[in-house]
Amino acid sequence: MADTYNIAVAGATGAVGTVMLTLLEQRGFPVGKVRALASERSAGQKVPFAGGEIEVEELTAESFEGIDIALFSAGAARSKEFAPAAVNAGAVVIDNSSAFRMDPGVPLVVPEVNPEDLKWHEGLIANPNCSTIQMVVALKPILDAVGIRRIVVTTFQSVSGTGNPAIEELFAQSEAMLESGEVKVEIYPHQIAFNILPHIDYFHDNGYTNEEVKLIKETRKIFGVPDMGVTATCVRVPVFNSHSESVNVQTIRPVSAEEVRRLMLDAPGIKVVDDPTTNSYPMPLMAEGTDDVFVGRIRADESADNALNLWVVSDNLRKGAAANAVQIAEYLVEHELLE
Ligand code: NAP
Ligand code: 12T
Repeated sequence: MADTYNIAVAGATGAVGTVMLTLLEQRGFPVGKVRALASERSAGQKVPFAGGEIEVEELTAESFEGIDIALFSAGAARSKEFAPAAVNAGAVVIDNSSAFRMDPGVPLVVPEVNPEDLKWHEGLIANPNCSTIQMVVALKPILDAVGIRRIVVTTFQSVSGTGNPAIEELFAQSEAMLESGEVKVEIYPHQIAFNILPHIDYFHDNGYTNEEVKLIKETRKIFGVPDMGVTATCVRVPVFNSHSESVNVQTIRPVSAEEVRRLMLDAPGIKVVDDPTTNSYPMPLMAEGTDDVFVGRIRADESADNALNLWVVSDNLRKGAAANAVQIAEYLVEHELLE
């Protein structure tokens, strides 16, 4: 095992890439050299790292010489174009985009759920979608204890999932609404401030959005249950950061809400916040800046056999993206899986 590892962050100026750099430092990852990569627009800019600054370089096929781990978060097009070059240069790529997630030769991993899939990687590992990650962490203890027949999920997703330009748009539109200014609509098809949009990513012919399709397919792949019943409605809400999910789950064997609460208290990565007597339940502002998945409102669905309702909240830039990627890197180091 080496003492330190050279890391490249592709998309280092973005909403996710910035948090990746912060977490490498905060979690004490054994970092050697760090290379911050972005578009040519940002080349020469500085990004903060470990109390100092590093200069941003343009992402090219030559960016990966001497790199051990490449964290990609610059969009699916850049992952498709440059991840193969990084693998050829000897790096292990952990890719945050949707480019390779459903490729059968690429492990799709959440360390609390299916870390064993890291053992068969061939240089490329996919980080799941933010909405998928927090749901599978919350449901894993239920899957292991009593099995899952069907999931019905509705998401309430923050604008930071779309990246920095969307964060700026919600801010500017909110300001314009409150000060009677002109509301400009650029990133989403409609105004997001003081509104909600049942639309994330593009529409497929069957009426589902691509975000819903990703959530359904990725959940089946991570759980290793190809025929699991999963359906989803994904909704954008005017929240800056952290996604929330209303999850209805039908189990194979019976389980009480009390038993599920107990299972969750012992599960890695989960914080239970569930006390109606004190108005305690997970909320986006509670999750922000943490690496945990918050679960509350755990209760029986009395309209069906073996069914439960849960409310699941997590910081989409942390556990939903950067933290999950850094946790994968930590696992690779600890288990000597970087060859
Ligand atoms: P963002 O804030 O818009 O940042 C985009 C980053 O990509 C910036 O660093 C940008 O560099 C870089 N980039 C854009 N075009 C590039 C090019 N042609 N060459 C090199 N770099 C380029 O977006 P974000 O929220 O951080 O998301 C980045 C990507 O991460 C998304 O597209 C998505 O694939 C993935 N993501 C995954 C999850 C998840 O669910 N796990 C969540 C969010 C995002 P400049 O500053 O130079 O433009
Ligand atoms: N459209 O990585 O807009 O597949 O919130 C993540 C977040 C795609 C992805 C979003 C998206 C992804 C969003």
